[in-house]
Amino acid sequence: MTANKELRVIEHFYDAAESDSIYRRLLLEQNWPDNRYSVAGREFMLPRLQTWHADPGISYSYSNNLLQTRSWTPLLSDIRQKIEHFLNFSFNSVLVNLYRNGEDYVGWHADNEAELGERPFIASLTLGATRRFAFRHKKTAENGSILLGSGTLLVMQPDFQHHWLHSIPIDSELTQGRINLTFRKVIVPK
Ligand SMILES: O=C(O)CCC(=O)C(=O)O
Ligand SMILES: [Mn+2]
Repeated sequence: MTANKELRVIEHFYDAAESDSIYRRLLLEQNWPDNRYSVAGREFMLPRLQTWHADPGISYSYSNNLLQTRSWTPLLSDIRQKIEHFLNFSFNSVLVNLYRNGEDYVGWHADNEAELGERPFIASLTLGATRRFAFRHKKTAENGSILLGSGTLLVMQPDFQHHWLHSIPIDSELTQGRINLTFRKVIVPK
């Protein structure tokens, strides 16, 4: 458990052998897109590779600006089902991030887009290399970090996105890859 009440860490949600096998399958089967994008006429390179999968009818500005929505693969559906059963919560989308090595990263942000609603509840599964997940308070100097190893499920409670920013910092020594899946519930407008 961490000092942060709004995070819950479940180590060995998948055991080492299962995690390794899922990591390898995702690496091979995800059909990773290029990481160069053009937004509003400007080109930029994302420091990782991403795919976005959602139920039919789900639209999310972050991904729609960058990524095409894909359907669920059998493997991603199985993982979703296991996490939903464990948390007793249903998700309708997943963002899959591949950090090819320690040079790939995600900068400081909160997952608080309007489409995630007032209370964004996010479950994040790590496979492959261990990386540091850093967080810092939006208003105070409080900060901290947790090491996320393969097979760990990190649950971000809704208030985490309200109060904290998070990032996966560069780890230049690291040569191995890591895949992270963040399961989300995009609110469908009525
Ligand atoms: O890779 C991680 O653990 C975090 C990814 C993340 O923050 C995101 O996709 O929003
Ligand atoms: Mn995030």
